[in-house]
Order: sequence, then C-alpha cells, then structure tokens
Amino acid sequence: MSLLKQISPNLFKMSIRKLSDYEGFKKLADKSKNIVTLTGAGISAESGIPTFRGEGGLWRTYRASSLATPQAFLANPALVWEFYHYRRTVAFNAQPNAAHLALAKYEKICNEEGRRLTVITQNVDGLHRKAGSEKVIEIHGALQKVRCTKCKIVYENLNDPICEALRGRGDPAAQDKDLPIIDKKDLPKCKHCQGLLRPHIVWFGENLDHEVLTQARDLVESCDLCLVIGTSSVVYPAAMFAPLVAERGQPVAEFNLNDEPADETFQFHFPGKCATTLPKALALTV
Ligand code: BJW
Ligand code: ZN
Repeated sequence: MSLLKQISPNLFKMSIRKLSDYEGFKKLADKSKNIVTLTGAGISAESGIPTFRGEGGLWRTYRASSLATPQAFLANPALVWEFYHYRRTVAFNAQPNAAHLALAKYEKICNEEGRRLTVITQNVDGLHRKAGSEKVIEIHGALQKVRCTKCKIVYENLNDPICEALRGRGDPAAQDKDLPIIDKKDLPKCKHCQGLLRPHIVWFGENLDHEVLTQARDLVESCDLCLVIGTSSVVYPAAMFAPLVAERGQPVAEFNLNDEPADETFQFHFPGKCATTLPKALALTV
C-alpha cells in the first residue's frame, strides 16, 4: 500500500482520480502516432483464461512456472504435453472480450488516420488475432504453434487433440497417480522428421526469439504512447518495456485490476477490469 493511501485516504483517492483521467487520455491517444500496447494474462481473464499469478493459476498441484521450463519437459514430456493439451483446448475455444476487440478496432482507426498501433503480447492464447488485431508481436510464443526438438522447424498445428494419446487427457481435476503413463513414442511428432515436438512457447530461463525481441525493443524505443494492460510486470524482459518508455519521457497508461500503478512514473492508471476500462478510455463501443 502506498504511503499516501495510509496517511491520507482522501488525497490518495484524489490522486487516483487524476491518474484515471479518461478524457485526458483519449485526447492524448488520438494525437499519438505510434502506439504500443503491452498485454498480459489479465486481458484474457474475462475470456475465461486463468491468469498465471492469480486464483486459478494452478493446474492440478502444479504452478505453471514449474511446468513451463525446459527442465520439466526433459524430465517428463508427457506431463508437460498434458498441461499444454489442456491449455490449447481452453484457448482454442475461448473468444476475445471487449478489451481485445477495442484494441483491434482502435488499430483500424489508427490505420485509417496514418497512425500505428502495435500489440506486444506476453499471452500465448491467440485472442488478439482472433479479435482482428493485425500488428501483433507474440513475445512468449503461441499455443497454436509447435517446434521440433530435433530439426527445430516451427509450424502451426491446430489439431485438438494434437495426438491420439492426449485425447481425453489434461483434466486439471485429475490426479497424476490415477492416470496411465503416456509413452514418449506416442507424444506429438514432427511432420518432417518424426522428432519429438514441443509447444512453441518461451519457457522460464529460455531466451526470447532474437528477431521478435528486436522488433519489440524498436517499438519500445520509438513509440509515443504505451498502454500496459493486465500484466503483473514481473517477468523479464517484458517487465522493463513500459518503464523504458516512461524513462524516455513518453506517456504510459496502465489498465489493471490493481488500485495502484505498477510504476510511479506511469502517467495514467485505470483500475478495474480492462474489458470495461479500455473501451471506455478509447471511447469505443464493441
Ligand atoms: C487484470 C484483470 C482484468 C487480472 N483486467 N487486469 C531476475 C531478474 C531478471 C530476470 C530474471 C530473474 N530471475 C529469473 C529471470 C528470468 C525470467 C524472469 O523474468 N523471472 C521473473 C519471475 C523474475 N525470465 C525469463 O526466463 C525469460 N527469459 C530470459 O530472461 O532469458 C534470459 C535469462 C534467463 C535466465 C536468467 C536470466 C535471464 C523468459 C520468460 C518467459 C515467460 N514465460 C511465461 C510462461 C509461458 C508459459 C505458458 O504460457 O505456458 O509467460 S511466464 C508467465 O508470466 C507467462 C506470462 O506471459 C508471463 C507474464 O505474466 P502476466 O501476463 O503478467 O500474468 P500475471 O498472472 O502475472 O498477471 C496478471 C495481471 O493482470 C495482474 O496484475 C492482475 O492484477 C491483472 N488482471 N485480471 C485487468 N480483468
Ligand atoms: Zn523435425
């Protein structure tokens, strides 16, 4: 809790009101030429996709952070594939919400006016593209893609289940000990070389794709407005993007359930569910 909130709740409320100046934000957005939005799990929460660090962040008894590692895949590829089979099914069946749709609509308005809006997302659920956003940089990969552990090729695979052995598996309420073990030879195989496939996701301790990171950094270094939507801003390198924009003296607007901004250098903070606050801030009906 901030010191201001503790010593003067009224002053705190006034400062929050100033930070959530919807009219001021809209005026600024409409004259911005190169807008970057950095999104995280919170933007998909209202589409029924659990956030990582909130309630529902567990699968069976596992934290996502213990399964989303190269070590976990090496030790137990069947368990990690069960987890991702479940995540793929949830994401493939989810629909974009008003926050995704507002960004897609505002990108079109920007295009018509010779301005630019790009989504840099940490999410792997594909909902920005489903909503119609065209300029999307998926810095942590995508559930729709697979990568071969042998020949390294990356390709789209939308099959659900991705292989017969995973049919009916992945139930988050099941217990590992009650389920037959899936043989490694029955896990998803590369269509080119038959090597073991893995989800095309950036796991903890892995580097982001160099080209993708360069594209994201270029935007962070050149944008004139940054929107930070539904992210806890704790995972690097994404966590440093918005503070870098603010350091250049450019405005940052945060949309989060939290009452307080993640960084005191942010110019705007809109507390609440972003499916409500974002369309309101952009004055769009979706
Ligand atoms: C709402 C809402 C609503 C809810 N409306 N808001 C020390 C310092 C610096 C770096 C490191 C370090 N120690 C280790 C590292 C490296 C590590 C890292 O950053 N760790 C931190 C935890 C400290 N980073 C990496 O490993 C990255 N690689 C890398 O850095 O390589 C070089 C290197 C390696 C090793 C050491 C050092 C350097 C790779 C990161 C890849 C992250 N991948 C994951 C998993 C993907 C797996 C999968 O999806 O299956 O990506 S982690 C997980 O967190 C996922 C997310 O994209 C990411 C960010 O989470 P996000 O989106 O912010 O979600 P939540 O749940 O945290 O927050 C939701 C927010 O929404 C909350 O704020 C809510 O309030 C809000 N909200 N509902 C508005 N309706
Ligand atoms: Zn292969």
